[in-house]
Amino acid sequence: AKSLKTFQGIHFENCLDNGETAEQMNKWLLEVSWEVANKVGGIYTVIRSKVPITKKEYGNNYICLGPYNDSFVKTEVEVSESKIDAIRETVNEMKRYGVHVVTGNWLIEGFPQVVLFDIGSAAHRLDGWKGDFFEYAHIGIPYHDRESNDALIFGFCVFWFIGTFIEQVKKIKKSYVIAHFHEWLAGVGLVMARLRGYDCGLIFTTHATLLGRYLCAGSTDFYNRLSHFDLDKEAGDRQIYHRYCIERAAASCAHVFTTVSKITGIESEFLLNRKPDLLTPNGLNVQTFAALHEFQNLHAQNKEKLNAFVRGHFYGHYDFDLDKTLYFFIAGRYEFSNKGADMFIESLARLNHMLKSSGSDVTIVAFMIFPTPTNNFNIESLRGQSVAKMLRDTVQNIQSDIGKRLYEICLKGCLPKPEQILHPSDLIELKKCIYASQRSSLPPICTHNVCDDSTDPILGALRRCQLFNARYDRVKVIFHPEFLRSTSPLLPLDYEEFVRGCHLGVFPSYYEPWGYTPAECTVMGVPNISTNLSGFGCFMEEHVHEPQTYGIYVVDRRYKSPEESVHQLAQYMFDFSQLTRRQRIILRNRTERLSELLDWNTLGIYYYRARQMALQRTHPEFEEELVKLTNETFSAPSTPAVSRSSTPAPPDHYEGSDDEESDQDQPQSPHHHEEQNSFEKIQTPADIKPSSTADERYGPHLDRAD
Ligand code: G6P
Ligand code: 1S3
Repeated sequence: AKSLKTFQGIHFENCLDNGETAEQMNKWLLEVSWEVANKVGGIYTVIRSKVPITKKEYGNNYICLGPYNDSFVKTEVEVSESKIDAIRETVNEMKRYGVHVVTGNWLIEGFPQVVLFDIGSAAHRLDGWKGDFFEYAHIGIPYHDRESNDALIFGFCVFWFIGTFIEQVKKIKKSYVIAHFHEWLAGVGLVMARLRGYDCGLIFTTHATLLGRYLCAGSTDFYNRLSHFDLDKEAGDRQIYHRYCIERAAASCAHVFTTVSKITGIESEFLLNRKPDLLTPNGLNVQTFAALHEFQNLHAQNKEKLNAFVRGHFYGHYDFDLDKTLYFFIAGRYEFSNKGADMFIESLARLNHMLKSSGSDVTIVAFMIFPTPTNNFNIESLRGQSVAKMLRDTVQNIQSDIGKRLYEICLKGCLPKPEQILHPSDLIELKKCIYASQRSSLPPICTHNVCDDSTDPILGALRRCQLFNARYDRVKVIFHPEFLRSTSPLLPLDYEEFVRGCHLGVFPSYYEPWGYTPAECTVMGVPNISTNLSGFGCFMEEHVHEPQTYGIYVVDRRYKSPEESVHQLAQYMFDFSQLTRRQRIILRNRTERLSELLDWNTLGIYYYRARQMALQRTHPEFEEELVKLTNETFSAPSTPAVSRSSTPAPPDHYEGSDDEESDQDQPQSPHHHEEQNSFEKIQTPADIKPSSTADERYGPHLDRAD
């Protein structure tokens, strides 16, 4: 038998003892998400970056199911008829009933097959499917909630696809189908597949909980009150009761339930009433360079692009030394307090004071990248770039003229006199540029005209903290309310180039199930700050000894008061600003060394384990394999020598426990864990029962809805 240690390597394709591939075994993996070939947020990154290692295990038996989004399909998908009979037959059946389904390959590394359902083409079935969903799951979807209506249509398309697909693949020989669903938006398909007793291992991974996100966005002391919330009431007050029911039903109905971090695991236990069977931390597709200095060179090149922007943005106030300027940034979905933008701005104000009072000559330029509606770039920002360009062009012309003149004079055997080098006309041109670069206003704190300028939380906080880019400020701020793109006339960099050019990423989140932004910084060798309320921060604290020495700073937002956390964050930033260039270079090298810990080649094992668990719970012959998986000690990835623990293992607490396995064939009602959990019993419509007739198709209902 092969040792499980090979997984750390990772050679998924040879994972089973008998060496059979997924294709030989007739084993299929369907990955279902609203974010397949449809960029919305972090789940897109999870699925996209995970494709190469998943394909190693499943080959062509790996299929991603998502919604059809015309604009993404045009650029991200090569549309073609599937070469797999089961997919073709299934899609043809759905097409016969009028559903527009597109198949092809996603144009990303790994080139996976995709099946995309056009929600609009099945919209006429909405009412019928709503009725069916209520009949089976006792969950009603209100008329006006468009997102939930779309989720329902998507869910029923997926459910339909899975039912027909299973029938097709088992015609050949015994089949094993696993469907892995992400987030509540994909939950309806899972719930229906379980309630209809489909022969399919069902996995549900949540990347946040709906209630958690909503409750944290308010002023709730979320983590200390976890066990006290009246969940139904809280969901009802926020008009998300039906969404919360879908999420909870999906967690309850899944054969295997996972989430991305320990902290969201605890949250799920309380808010979804199911303890995750295991944790599936997010990885990245790490780019490895042949030589270490390559990523350092990339930093220098991209920093030069940021320097060019800063010269323009601060024209007329450009009295600081770019050699002593550091670029900090925060970025993400615009959830002001959840992403810690409030704490960042507060700490920047203190940092400003600390730098001024210590007489430091360092300048910090802090970028905030959060998309929010705007009416385009503001004139001042564009003007800054054009003023800087005009000066640069003028200087280049004069420089070239001077060169020609010097050459001519020297050819004649003379040394030039000063007035022969710089002509009066050159001085006039330069003066014109200098006058044009004078300004009566301060450099803008925002690059665009934000639609809700007066109520925008970032602009409000900057005003309250008086961070206005004054000359005497050592901390300058720039709010860029749009995702970065290399075609921007203002800041022409894509996100990766931007991150590489920066010195420090700052992500003091309050609600962050995982947190890809600090993870991305880490693999690019950019030191970063996160918190012990983020999955990433906790993960690094758990697996890296003294993470700070690797440029991974974790602010304590869990056991400290907000005031203390702000102080700690300001201190981290101040200490960082005092490092010498040499120290920063060394720190970047150390940060980059942690990449392997975050690589899917290391973390993919948890998804593998979730799938094995699902197979074991639906097909007992897989039992032996699972036992080995849960008992084996995995070999260590080559993390830094001083790593605290050998491998990022989830706590035993999250391994499937015996009592859970005993009734694993039944969908677990929301009360399933009530003996283990002390929190109150809650009645929700998600209290559902499995179909008595396993394997029965949903066909008649499709006909009825027709
Ligand atoms: C990289 C480059 C060096 C450059 C340095 C600047 O390490 O390879 O040539 O001097 O970046 O670092 P800094 O932290 O000052 O941006
Ligand atoms: C979620 O996206 P978010 O930014 O709304 O999922 C991401 C992927 O798992 C995760 O990194 C993030 O913390 C969650 O919050």
